[in-house]
Amino acid sequence: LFRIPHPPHRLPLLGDVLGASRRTPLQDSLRFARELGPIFRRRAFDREFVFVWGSELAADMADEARFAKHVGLGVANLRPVAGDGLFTAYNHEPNWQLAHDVLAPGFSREAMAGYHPMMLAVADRLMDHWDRALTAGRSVDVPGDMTKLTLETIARTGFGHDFGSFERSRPHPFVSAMVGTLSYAQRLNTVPWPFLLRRAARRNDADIAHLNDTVDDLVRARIADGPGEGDLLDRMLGTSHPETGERLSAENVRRQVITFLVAGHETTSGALSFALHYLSRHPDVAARARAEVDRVWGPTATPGYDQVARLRYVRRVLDEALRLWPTAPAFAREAREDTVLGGAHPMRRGAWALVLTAMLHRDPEVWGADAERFDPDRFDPKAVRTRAPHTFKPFGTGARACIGRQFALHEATLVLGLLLRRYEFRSDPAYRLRVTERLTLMPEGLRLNLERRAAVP
Ligand code: MNH
Repeated sequence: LFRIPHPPHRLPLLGDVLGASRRTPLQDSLRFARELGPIFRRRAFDREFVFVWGSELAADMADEARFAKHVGLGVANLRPVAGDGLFTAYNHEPNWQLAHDVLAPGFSREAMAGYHPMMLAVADRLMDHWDRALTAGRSVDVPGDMTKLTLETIARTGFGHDFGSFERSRPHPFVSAMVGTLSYAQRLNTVPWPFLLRRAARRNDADIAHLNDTVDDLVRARIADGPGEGDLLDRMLGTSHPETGERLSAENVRRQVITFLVAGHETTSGALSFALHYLSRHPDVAARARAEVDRVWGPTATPGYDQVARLRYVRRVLDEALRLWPTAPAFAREAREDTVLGGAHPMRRGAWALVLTAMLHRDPEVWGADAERFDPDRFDPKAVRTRAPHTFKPFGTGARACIGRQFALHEATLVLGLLLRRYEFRSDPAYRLRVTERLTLMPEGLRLNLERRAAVP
């Protein structure tokens, strides 16, 4: 450990908190990363954390034979909310494998094709909303509206539920409670003793109670009304494990519903928002993407399921936005047995480190000296083929990687395609990208002015 660099000025008791802000732990870590190199440590009070972002070290940590997901820091802080749900379960908890096996078919190709018309219907509601703003000469609140869109999408496809987000002027209370619990989970990392957050803890308890109540109502209604259209909730309630015949318990179903409602919309919303920001600032990229949509989909036809993946360039725009701002910006890995990381750093069984995805995605050795520049051509097939493996990890790695990856990519590509086809985006030249952190990342205060494209009837 002593060979791993740390910031130069350590305070007794406090550690490396100089120049660090409680609100932007990730962006502070990016700054430390640039100063300290591919592996470094930070101390907060009496705890020390190791961060890894150099591409060779990060690739080594992707070795599933020697490393596994570690439930720590922000993820562990979400245990009171999401318990042994899929995202927060410890590797050894039997409910992880059970829920994984029961729910994985909910993300198969057939299942996704079934969600496609529902995704389209929600996107139509967004475009109605945006048309009204446009007619009234108002700009649109991008992160706010992307959150409405992605929440309604996961609620509809996964749970047959409608939060009515587009009919509300303020965020749905479920969203406010979720943002509260995510922010609280992040803040817990920035204090030496949780009791310092006593008042925030009480608010957090109320937020968790609200999430539980919302979910309990939703599940009760489904049980009363009988099965839906074979969605995630039907699988959670009615499917038994193909081999063991086991089913999810009522308490575990509650944890999974919260997990999917939160994990299933918050990060996709951020990804769409960052992509729209970059599209508004790179008219050449937007023009190319728009030309692709017009060519592949035509000017008015409703895109079918198979036509979404054919938007290759739009998908590259999304990948490039996720490169610069992976909305789940880090994940933790622990050693399965005593091992040596990168042939240089001995680790005991159970020792863990954070992989700083957001910085791995900016490693100049992989992405070049212009790594900070937005350029979707980094994801053209030839560039991808020649790049080292394990250098692009917005969805994590290994057995515990994101189960909703295809869902998110399909939804986001579909929506970007629809929006590009219908509107031109005009950014406010005075806007400077500011990124808010609540474990996940979101562009703060991003508003765009819209113009209807002339070619569209
Ligand atoms: Mn998702 C795990 C990123 C969309 C449901 N997700 C992860 C992990 C990352 C991640 C990173 C791994 C975390 C870790 O190692 O600790 N997820 C994303 C991003 C998007 C996303 C960047 C959108 C963009 N995720 C979605 C969607 C859903 C979803 C959509 C559901 C519909 N994610 C999950 C679940 C897990 C997860 C559930 C936990 C999987 C497991 O551990 O088995």
